Amino acid sequence: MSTPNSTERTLVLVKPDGVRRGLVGEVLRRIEAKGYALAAVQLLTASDELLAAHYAEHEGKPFYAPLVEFMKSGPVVAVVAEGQGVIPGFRSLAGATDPTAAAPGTIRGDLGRDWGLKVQQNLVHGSDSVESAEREIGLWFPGL
Ligand code: RTP
Ligand code: MG
Repeated sequence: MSTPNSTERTLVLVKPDGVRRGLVGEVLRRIEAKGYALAAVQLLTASDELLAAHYAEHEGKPFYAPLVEFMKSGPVVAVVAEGQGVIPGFRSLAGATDPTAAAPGTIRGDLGRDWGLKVQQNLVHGSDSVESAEREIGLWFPGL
């Protein structure tokens, strides 16, 4: 488990909707404005294999196939952010999974839309635990 005082790393993804809408800079700005450091940034289009590994915990859920299709629909920006409590901290910056329920002041609350689609196109991903973060960083940035 992470604690607010531990320095740690998290994996952030700006999802294809965020890249298409020109919100990469806005997401990075919010990460940096909060005081987190950018340790790595990469633009890439994810492969089936990478997404299957990244989303293994969701395999079999109704939104899994549309989620993978959405995540392959264009380039994403993968980011490793560092700082005290950055794992829960970035999830606070991101806001609730459903952009229509996310609080104002959060990335999803301020910028997210309800597109009426089968999967939440909610602009960003953030790791949810130290274990997830290290696993996901290893997938998106092998060797980092
Ligand atoms: P993330 O992993 O992207 O940071 O988001 P999260 O923890 O808030 O949400 P999670 O439960 O891990 O779900 C991963 C992503 O799957 C899509 N999703 N769509 N019912 C739906 O339409 C639905 N549920 C989940 C979202 O893109 C979510 O971020
Ligand atoms: Mg998640």
